Amino acid sequence: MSVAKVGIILGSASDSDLLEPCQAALDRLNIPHENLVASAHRNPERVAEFAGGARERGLKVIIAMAGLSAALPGVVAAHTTLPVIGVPVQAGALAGVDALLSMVQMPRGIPVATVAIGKGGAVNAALLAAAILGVEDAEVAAQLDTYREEWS
Ligand code: RP5
Repeated sequence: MSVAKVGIILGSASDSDLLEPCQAALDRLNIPHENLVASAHRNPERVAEFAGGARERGLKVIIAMAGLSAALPGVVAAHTTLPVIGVPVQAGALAGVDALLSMVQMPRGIPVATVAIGKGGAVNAALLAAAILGVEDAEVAAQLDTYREEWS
């Protein structure tokens, strides 16, 4: 099996509706991926271990999905200089606006590339990860071109 290039981390098993569309897009682009459920608040050590060891394990990009007070992408970004893409989950009283603002309003120095709330964001996170990989990987760039041609 190929070494995962994209790591997907979810703040809760209750976020897993967003995992499938993200994984499906990565599969379509032939990008190997791995995933983990770990909360920035409930399992901070596990999150730190995942992010801190990500580069050594061969990951190139991390996608972090979370809802409510969504600290997860920021905490992941605090533990790695790999690109981190945040996907706000549509959950709770504010339907993902809280998570969106948590992710997009990262303080200077620790960036998180934040995509749209929900399933569209989950797919775009996969496509953005592919675009980042495609800078150096011509095969992934070609797969992304094909995806766009088929989509439009
Ligand atoms: C966040 O809190 C998770 O990302 C999830 O979206 C939300 C609720 O989590 P559960 O209480 O369903 O585990 O950390």
